[in-house]
Amino acid sequence: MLLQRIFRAVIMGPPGSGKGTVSGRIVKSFGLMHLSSGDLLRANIKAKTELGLLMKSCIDQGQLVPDDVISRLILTEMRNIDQSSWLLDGFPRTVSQAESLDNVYSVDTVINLDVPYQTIKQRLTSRWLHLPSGRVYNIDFNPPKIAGLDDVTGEPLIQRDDDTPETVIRRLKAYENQTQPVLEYYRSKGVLKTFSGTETNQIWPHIQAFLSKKLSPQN
Ligand code: G5P
Ligand code: MG
Repeated sequence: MLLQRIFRAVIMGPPGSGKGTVSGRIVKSFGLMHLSSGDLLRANIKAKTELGLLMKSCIDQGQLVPDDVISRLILTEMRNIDQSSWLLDGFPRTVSQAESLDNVYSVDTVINLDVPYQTIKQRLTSRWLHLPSGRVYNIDFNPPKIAGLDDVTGEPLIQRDDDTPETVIRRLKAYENQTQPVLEYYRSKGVLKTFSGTETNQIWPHIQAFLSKKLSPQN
């Protein structure tokens, strides 16, 4: 039976595992609202908000921003979407963040993308991003129709300041030390579902089939 109630999901995985890419497909197929902590932080940096200016050096160095800052930012933003089914991408990333989320919302499903580190490192240096929408491209995997421009708006694409090879290594370390314990946290709650592979196109049909059992597909 398809559930019509509000569905709350989190997508997890190391940097470059395809969270943004898969989120885009989930939004298109199932109509969930998507909230990405990284997109939100980058929007703050672009707009030169006080928070953005404070967090920029942390992000550029591949470190996590403080738990209280990100939890407040995300939970405030979530008030705008909490009447709909949603998908969180990039949050929670520490056990403390997961507990803050749990205090307000209970998560139905956590989709974990398990992609080998070697695959990831190659992807990130060839990533291009449309900052206002969060749409991601890759020179090898899903290049834009016109080099350097977003397919939908025609606006310029950028490369992220934290996608240099040295910073990617630091982000992977932060993932291992601070984010992997969150997988255990959700496993013990019985909501973790892991999808392993090296190619998004191979992983995606499994995620789609899994979610189809819980949600009505969009027309
Ligand atoms: P973010 O923005 O959350 P990360 O590091 O978790 O950043 P990232 O880099 O955004 O994750 P992703 O979303 O998992 O990766 O991956 P993606 O963008 O979809 O895919 C990566 C590339 O691979 C793209 O170019 C895509 O086209 C390509 N690709 C996808 N699939 C395939 C494939 O099958 N084959 C190939 N060849 N390519 C493919 O966080 C950034 C920073 O913000 C702060 C931290 O400082 C963090 O480092 N931050 C937080 N700090 C504390 N707490 C939080 N909750 C925080 N959230 C963010
Ligand atoms: Mg992302």
